[in-house]
Amino acid sequence: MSESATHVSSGKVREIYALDDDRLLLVASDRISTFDVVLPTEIPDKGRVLTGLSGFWFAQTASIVPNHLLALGADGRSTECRRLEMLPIECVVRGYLAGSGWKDYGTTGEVCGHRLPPGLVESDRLPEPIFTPATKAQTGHDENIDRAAAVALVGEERYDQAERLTLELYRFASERARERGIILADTKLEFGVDREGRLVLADEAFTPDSSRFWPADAYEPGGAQPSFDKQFVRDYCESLGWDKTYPGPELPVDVVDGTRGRYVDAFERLTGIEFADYLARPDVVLG
Ligand code: PZK
Repeated sequence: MSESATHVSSGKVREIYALDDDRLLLVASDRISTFDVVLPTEIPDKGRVLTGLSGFWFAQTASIVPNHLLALGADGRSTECRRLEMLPIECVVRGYLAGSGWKDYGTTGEVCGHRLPPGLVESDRLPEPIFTPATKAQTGHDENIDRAAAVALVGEERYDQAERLTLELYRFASERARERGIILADTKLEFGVDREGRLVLADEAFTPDSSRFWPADAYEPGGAQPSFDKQFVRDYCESLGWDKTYPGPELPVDVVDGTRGRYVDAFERLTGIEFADYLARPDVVLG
């Protein structure tokens, strides 16, 4: 890493450092969380898979929207990026009914003010993808909000721009993923504003940590779907009867290896690039 980077913030599994006034370094660790708890065992190369996937999607979507990526680190797990003024909302798009969307639908028949058809079952595909913004909670869970609440936070013009771009980016990535056997059920994007006032895609994009990836060949609406990446970890944790509070359990080597294989498989399917080639030369994902 760079000589004089100062640590500015920590996510559950990532860190941000300031390089100078205009540039940040995002570093993705190999830590994994399940049921909202970071486990004591790491998944080797997970951070590299997520960094490579984000870089790939930033390059692939640059004609749709500018992004914050300046360079990928030679270590494969760090991203040098432009420092932006981040929007105070999470830009979530859902193509399928899962997680808090499924919960809200069951309670109200709506998700973030979108009235949905009656009779949908868990994990159903929606008639069309919906934009479902959320607040950024400092602690605890993000809260789904409707258009009016989001407009109050970012203004109408920014809201409409973020909604349009989020839906267009989701259409692009979910089509490519579906062709490669992965359903992108939903995803969370983050935008910032640059000095010229332009909206810029930031953070990570279309990774398994920011999206629900489902194996298409196992898709069966009417219940929760297996996770493409974390299912072995969840199944193992469930088998222990762990109460899902800190601290989480250590993972056995077969669960670690199987999970690493799933992350690498997702990377290779989505990018069409061998993961070993990425490790040798991270810039391969930039095309
Ligand atoms: C920024 N986060 C979330 C990400 C963490 C926390 N380009 C940018 N400019 C200014 N701020 C951010 C970004 C980006 N991306 C993103 N917080 C601030 C986050 C990674 C690790 F701990």
